[in-house]
Amino acid sequence: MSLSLPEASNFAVPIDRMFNAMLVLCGGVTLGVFVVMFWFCIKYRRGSDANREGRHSTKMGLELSWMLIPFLLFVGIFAWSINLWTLLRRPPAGAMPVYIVAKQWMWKVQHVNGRREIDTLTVPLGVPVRLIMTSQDVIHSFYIPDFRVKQDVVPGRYTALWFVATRLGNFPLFCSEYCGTDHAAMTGTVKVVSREDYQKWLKASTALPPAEQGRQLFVQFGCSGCHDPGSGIRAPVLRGVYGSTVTLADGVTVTADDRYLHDAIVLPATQVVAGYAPIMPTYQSRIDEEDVLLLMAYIKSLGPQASPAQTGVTHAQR
Ligand code: HEC
Ligand SMILES: [Cu+2]
Repeated sequence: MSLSLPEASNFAVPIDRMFNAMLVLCGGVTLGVFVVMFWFCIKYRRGSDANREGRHSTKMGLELSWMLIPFLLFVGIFAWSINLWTLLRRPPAGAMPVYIVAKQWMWKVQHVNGRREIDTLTVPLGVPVRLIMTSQDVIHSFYIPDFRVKQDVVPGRYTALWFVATRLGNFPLFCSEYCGTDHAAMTGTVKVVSREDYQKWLKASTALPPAEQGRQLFVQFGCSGCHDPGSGIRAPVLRGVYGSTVTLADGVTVTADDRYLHDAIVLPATQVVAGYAPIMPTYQSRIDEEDVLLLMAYIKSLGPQASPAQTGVTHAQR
């Protein structure tokens, strides 16, 4: 049974199966309760000659079974759902990243080679796709009913979602978190095309690669004036920062992941690197989330730093 919606991703069939199993189970229990209720209503109605002695009897087998059977059923559902949930939360290592920025009231999409689209998400058939999502303003929720996937998109945070599209065609995309006046119009289309068509479509773009666009912004926003080697200002060199361990002024060590870089750019005062003066201006409200993604792509493209064993210093000490 498919709930009359197309089953268009790798998750659709297992999720429908689980949904239907729970529907049948809950329906069965409800039906059982109501049948017994009506039967008792009739049997013990006022004036009936039913036996009202109230005799106590204990049937061990019966009591054990009404405890054990539901217990096993519920533990079974728990195991089943946690299994499915783990699958939903763990994209395969080689999944293709696509960046999504939600904004009142549209979906902005950035592909690996810099190609962009709005309110349309083009993906190849049969390839694991990992969406990395954030919001420019309020909480939105990215929902593709035909894929049976949904994920909140939260400002100041990167959330992820993955799937493999299993059918060619166009599928509706919705925002499923009330996000203001035009929430209901915050819809889009997921276009599933063949791998060859997807590659052709990507290549048809004239956009610069994200890292190059990021480099341009890096100069344009004046970041290079402090961060480029030889700038004369005491600011960390950003080569190798991504994925490294950074010691902050308050002694806390953090891993420089996407979230760290995002906040280092947008809210530098919240995490000052040890050994530096907090002179970096905040770019909050000056740089939008799409530009932050490009700046991050540039910083990541700078490559790994020489290992500490070679230089004798850790990243934050340079
Ligand atoms: C006025 C000089 C200045 C400008 C302009 C500036 N920064 Fe910084 N930046 C710093 C200093 C100083 C630090 C270290 C202290 C801190 O963390 O606030 C820093 C820290 C960072 C870090 C964390 C580095 C680490 O080693 O963990 C990142 C990432 C970063 N800046 C990116 C940027 C980007 C992107 C821009 C442009 C949008 C920018 N900065 C503009 C001075 C600057
Ligand atoms: Cu929304």
